[in-house]
Amino acid sequence: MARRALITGITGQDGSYLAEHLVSEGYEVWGLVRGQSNPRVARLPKDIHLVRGDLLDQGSLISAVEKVRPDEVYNLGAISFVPMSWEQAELTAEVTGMGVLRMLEAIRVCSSRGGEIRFYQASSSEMFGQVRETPQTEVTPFHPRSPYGVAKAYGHFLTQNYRESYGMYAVSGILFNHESPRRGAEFVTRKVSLGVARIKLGLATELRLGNLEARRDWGFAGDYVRAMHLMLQAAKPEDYVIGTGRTQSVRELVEAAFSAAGLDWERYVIADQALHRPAEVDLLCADPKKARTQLGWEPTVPFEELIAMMVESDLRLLSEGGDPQDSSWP
Ligand code: NDP
Ligand code: GDR
Repeated sequence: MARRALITGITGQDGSYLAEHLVSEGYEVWGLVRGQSNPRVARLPKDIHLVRGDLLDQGSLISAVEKVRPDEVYNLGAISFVPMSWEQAELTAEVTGMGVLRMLEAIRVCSSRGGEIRFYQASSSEMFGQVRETPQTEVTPFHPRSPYGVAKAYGHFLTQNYRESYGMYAVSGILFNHESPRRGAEFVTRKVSLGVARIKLGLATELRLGNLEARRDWGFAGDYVRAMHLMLQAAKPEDYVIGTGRTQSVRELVEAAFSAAGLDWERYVIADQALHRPAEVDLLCADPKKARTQLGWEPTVPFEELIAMMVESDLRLLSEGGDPQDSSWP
């Protein structure tokens, strides 16, 4: 019989790639979807099964786990845009933090009736925040700088606690920034690739950005979902850092994206103080040695190739009159 996986956040960037990867591995894939008529459900592939539920609603998660009887649960659902976490801090705590508790409880209750359910939590390099050492490993201390980072740290420690308290196979992947042509339009890589495409096609004349000096370790989302799956196949449940080990500034990202379209970024980019965050994460850089040696995981898409792929995809999308929010997945 095919193994069954339940994915929360299936309508997001990572959910879409993970669903495709698990289908290719022979899984029966179920996605938890919320809302009455969520427009993002329409772009999911036809071979995905859907179950209704919301990370804010404990009963709905128990019902979903009871109905699907999954072998593996991937908890990717979250309020994931960092600036929104200052505007809606309580909602972020409820979805991104307490949502983890509710899903772990649903698994604990349902698996007490027999059968192991393995759990993956989408932890984040945002938990490192104001870093005390670089590169960051599985044992680097956390100092989150946003309500989002704080909520993720809660989910991270809770996942460890359920592993230690109940002997559950529950792990966290501490994933650094990962991007793709399916990235939400508000995140900086996609904002830049869409901005470049609009300027190139004569649809815009400038691109307004915030802090150009922040540094991130950017990789390709398609590579990172393979790591999520590998973590749940390991003999022992453990947490892993997933990133490339390279770091670039937002300024370098902008240079790479504009030059991929043959444009000089300095003519178009406006650095806007109003887009700076109340507290910034200045520098992130992963040390993914543990994942490489224990899981055999390697990233395959270098930064410059990733950015060029996103610019090319957005040029194609916009020149065909597509809408970055509503179109089917590139
Ligand atoms: P997205 O923002 O693209 O997707 C978020 C998903 O969460 C959407 O499917 C959304 O569904 C769902 N969601 C929001 N609220 C709820 C709720 N109340 N109940 C159930 N589902 C909900 O995120 P990504 O795909 O980029 O990231 C996936 C996960 O990985 C997130 O938890 C993120 O915080 C984490 N992460 C991401 C990294 C990255 O660089 N991409 C790095 C490290 C961690 P809907 O369609 O209903 O809105
Ligand atoms: P991040 O990603 O906050 O790291 O969280 P984002 O792309 O939003 O920001 C990265 C860096 O770019 C700077 N920046 C801007 N960011 C945005 N969004 N828009 C701008 O105009 C802009 N100008 C400069 C930011 O200040 C920041 O330093 C992402 C999310 O996917 C999280 O869910 C995930 O956990 C982390 O990555 C790892």
